[in-house]
Amino acid sequence: MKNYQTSEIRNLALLGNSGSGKTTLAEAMVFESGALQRKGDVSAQNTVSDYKPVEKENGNSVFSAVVFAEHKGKKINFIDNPGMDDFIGNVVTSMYAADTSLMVINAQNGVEVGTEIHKRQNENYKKPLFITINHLDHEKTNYEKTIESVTEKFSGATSIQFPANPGINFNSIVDVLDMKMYTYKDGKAEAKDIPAEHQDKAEELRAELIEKAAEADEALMEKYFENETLSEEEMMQGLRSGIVSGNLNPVFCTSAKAQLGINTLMDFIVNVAPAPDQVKPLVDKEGNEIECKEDAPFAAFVFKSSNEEHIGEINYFKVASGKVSEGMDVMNVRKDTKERITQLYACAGKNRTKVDTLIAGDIGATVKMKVTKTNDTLSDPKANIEFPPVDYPEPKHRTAIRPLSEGDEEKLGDAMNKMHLEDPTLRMEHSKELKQLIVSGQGEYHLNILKWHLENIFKVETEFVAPKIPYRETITKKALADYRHKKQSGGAGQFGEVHMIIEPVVEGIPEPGGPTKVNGKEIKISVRDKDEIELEWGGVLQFYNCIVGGSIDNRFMPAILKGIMEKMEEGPLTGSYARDIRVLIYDGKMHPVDSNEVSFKLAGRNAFSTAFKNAGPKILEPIYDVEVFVPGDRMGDVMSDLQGRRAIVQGMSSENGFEKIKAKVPLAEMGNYSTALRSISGGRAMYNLSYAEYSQVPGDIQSDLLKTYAEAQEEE
Ligand SMILES: Nc1nc2c(ncn2[C@@H]2O[C@H](COP(=O)(O)OP(=O)(O)OP(=O)(O)O)[C@@H](O)[C@H]2O)c(=O)[nH]1
Ligand SMILES: [Mg+2]
Repeated sequence: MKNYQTSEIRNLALLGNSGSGKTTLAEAMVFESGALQRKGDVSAQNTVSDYKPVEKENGNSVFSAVVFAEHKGKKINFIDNPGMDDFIGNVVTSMYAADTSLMVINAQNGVEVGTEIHKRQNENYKKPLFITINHLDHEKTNYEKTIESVTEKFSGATSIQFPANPGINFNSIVDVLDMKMYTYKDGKAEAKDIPAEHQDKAEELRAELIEKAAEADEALMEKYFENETLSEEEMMQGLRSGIVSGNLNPVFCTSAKAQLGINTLMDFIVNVAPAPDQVKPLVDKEGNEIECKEDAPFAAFVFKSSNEEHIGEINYFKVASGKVSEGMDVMNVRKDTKERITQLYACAGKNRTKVDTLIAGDIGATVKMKVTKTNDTLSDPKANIEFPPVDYPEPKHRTAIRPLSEGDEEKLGDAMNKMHLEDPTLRMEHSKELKQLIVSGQGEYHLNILKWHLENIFKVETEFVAPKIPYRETITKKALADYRHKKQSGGAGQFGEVHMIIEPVVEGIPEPGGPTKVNGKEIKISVRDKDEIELEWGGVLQFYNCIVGGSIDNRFMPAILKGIMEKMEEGPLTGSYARDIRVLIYDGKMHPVDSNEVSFKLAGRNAFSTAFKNAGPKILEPIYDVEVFVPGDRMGDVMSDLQGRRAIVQGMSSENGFEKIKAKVPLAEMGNYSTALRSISGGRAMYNLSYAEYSQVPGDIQSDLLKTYAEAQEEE
């Protein structure tokens, strides 16, 4: 394979709803390039890009795959993304490597929810966007409805082609750029004059195309007003700038399955899609633009790591600048470790072609790296360039997991690390607090796919169990308690007595001091020392030493605090962590011989426990900010479902044809939300979730929780 120059490379991310035909299109492109003897098919489980076992079994993509196709002296790198929302992490990653997006639309359905989700991602990264209307050979194809929905949702949509005979006999595409009709026979396209019946439509779309091209540039607009048209050259110039600015989205016609329209789409990609140096360059951690050019220090961003059969761990990267050759020593800047590039590959999914050099703008892969993983930057050691990591979406769905056989915990941990490496949106955490392994991801299907991998690839059988909720405990009013710990049974005795006041820490609470009334008793407080502890689990504990007249020695204070902390870690109500509490130790007693640290620890702990129970204790639950994007006609159902989840709706607004609901919802009510929302909205809604705050649970729920805890304690 030749070494492709920057100007000869095109990088495209394939986007679109699940089933729109991205994987089939990638296959069709590779087949068109002549690299395949036989074209694979998703249902036959033999495509180049759905090659992972889980993809074969499920018949849809789960991981993104890099697929190159050579065409007319140029190299096109496609990233075939999964369309399901659960795997959105892949799409985000591909935005870091691709320069243009190609949105695939299923002509049976028009714009679908997946189209809109991916459109939103593309807008976040402001990439030029092409559109192809696929499935045009299908008996249920509806081109008119599809193009209508496309024009409605994509303001820049501009037809380059239209199908002459969509449906089961589909074989001809009218191209208004060339003003020709292409008729396909035995995989070959024959160019003909546009037949009379399609002439008017072709001219109308051609005029529209010229107008959109003129709109891209002020000088062209002037010419257009003067002459009412543009020259071929001017039109192409306008098209290119409209595409790069993102204001013009050329629309094509394909049947990926029947290999129709693939050649013209590839022609357009190599002729018009921007080369990697014609779009905004990547920006390094310091905010410097790293220009995509060959004669610059080497820097490459690793956007994907994967474990693959026969080859082991493989890292996919985009060369942002300079070039890389086999045998080169490079620096993994993030990990501050030297790596050697032993082998370089151009990848067409499962098929890898060895190359000796990859030049700025190209996408390739390497193996046998020591420490390099997704999100790392490989750089010329002298330049030490580092790119910021991918901004992955936060997990939206969590569950607890446990291995079926005891002793498989370590195996499960190892497997999870490997899975996280391939898909960083999958996370696992051992919660000391909940005493559970919590796995989280983008949806229920996402976690089911994880489970499939654990079982089939890593041979760890697991089961999902309901995840516990990390409740917190706090108090709502002042209370006081004394406790005397005394033990005198032969030998050395134990003695410690502690008097304390506790009160809730709220915003703006004044410093303690002077006379304080608690339970009708007035106590004079003078602070000698203060310790403010930021708790690991959120919130604070303020610990004040207010001892006067030496009733307790300073040296016993840490022991008292320790006793309190023990109770803070296992709150008196439900055993959850406590937070936001102020403790004033204002009096006590010592014994000249028997007092020791253990005694004061116990006295502190017990006094705190009693005071806590008298201080209007409350259980707090985690509340999450939820944003739901829902089509207008499903709004009512989504709202009433949210209300059933104790949601407090904060606001509603319209955004890009969607209604956006913002609400605060207790985590305890979000258990099955991904599945429920999918079923209420027919898969047309999406949502985000992020932790907001802790808030008191309603009284009836608090009683239930107390009861459950008491029962569990009895069982133990
Ligand atoms: N008739 C027809 N079927 C197609 C066409 N393109 C794809 N298909 C079929 O549609 C189904 C889905 O195609 P895929 O290529 O897997 O779709 P995808 O967009 O990759 O789907 P995800 O990986 O789930 O996002 C498969 O059965 C394909 O054979 C087409 O142009 N015409
Ligand atoms: Mg696919």
